[in-house]
Amino acid sequence: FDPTALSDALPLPLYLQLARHLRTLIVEGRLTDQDALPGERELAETFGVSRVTVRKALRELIAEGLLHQRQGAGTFINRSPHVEQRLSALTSFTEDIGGRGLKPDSRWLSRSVATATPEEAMALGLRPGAEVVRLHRLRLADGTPLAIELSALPTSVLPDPDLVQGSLYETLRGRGHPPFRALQRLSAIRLPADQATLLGVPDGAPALYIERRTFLENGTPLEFVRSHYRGDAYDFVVELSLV
Ligand code: 16G
Repeated sequence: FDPTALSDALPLPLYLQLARHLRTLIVEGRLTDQDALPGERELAETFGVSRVTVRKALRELIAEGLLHQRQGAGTFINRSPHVEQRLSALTSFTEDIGGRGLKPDSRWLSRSVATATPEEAMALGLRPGAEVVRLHRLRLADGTPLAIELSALPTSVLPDPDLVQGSLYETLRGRGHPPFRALQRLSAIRLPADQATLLGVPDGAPALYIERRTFLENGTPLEFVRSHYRGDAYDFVVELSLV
């Protein structure tokens, strides 16, 4: 905790300054060694503010889903599933999550057949005006949202979005189009408000924006995926060797 993070000179009420400071510590994983926050009195003393200010700050963070209170026991940080994923293995979300003993799930945000955008057409090697199937899904582990994925696939490999019930990769394998190779680019971003809300994290929380292009063994492009992975829930791990 850094008491100097709060100042009477700032144009933001003290309780919001305190909420902002605690939010940063939680979202950036800097309070990982403890599940419970100190008591209200101790926080008030640490930051040199009243208990009312502390209470209002905690209420903000409870409303955002970052903290919860248990009667008589105190205030606790909400822990979400934490996933380590090997970057060098071409696996599906269902396999990644299921392999960790968690229950993979999806919530449809939308699914459609539409004309490919120029970016999609380029990524999938389609002529302008070609149709793609678009699958927009919120991906969950044990009921906790971890990622938002927007996949576009040529209608030649997936003619109808309703063919996908559970795992997309299962569906593709079942149809004789197994994903074989993928190119992936990861960049660090802050989540815009709409996506932060879907993922249940504060606006501006850190995330990884991942673009994946997946190919069949013969090199035909299979899917183009733009996804947002929660920065507090994923570690991407890669093994390096001497070249
Ligand atoms: C992974 C892939 C995504 C793929 C999905 C299929 C990343 C960044 N993305 O989440 O490109 O569409 O798996 O999962 O790893 P499914 O078979 O469970 O639908």
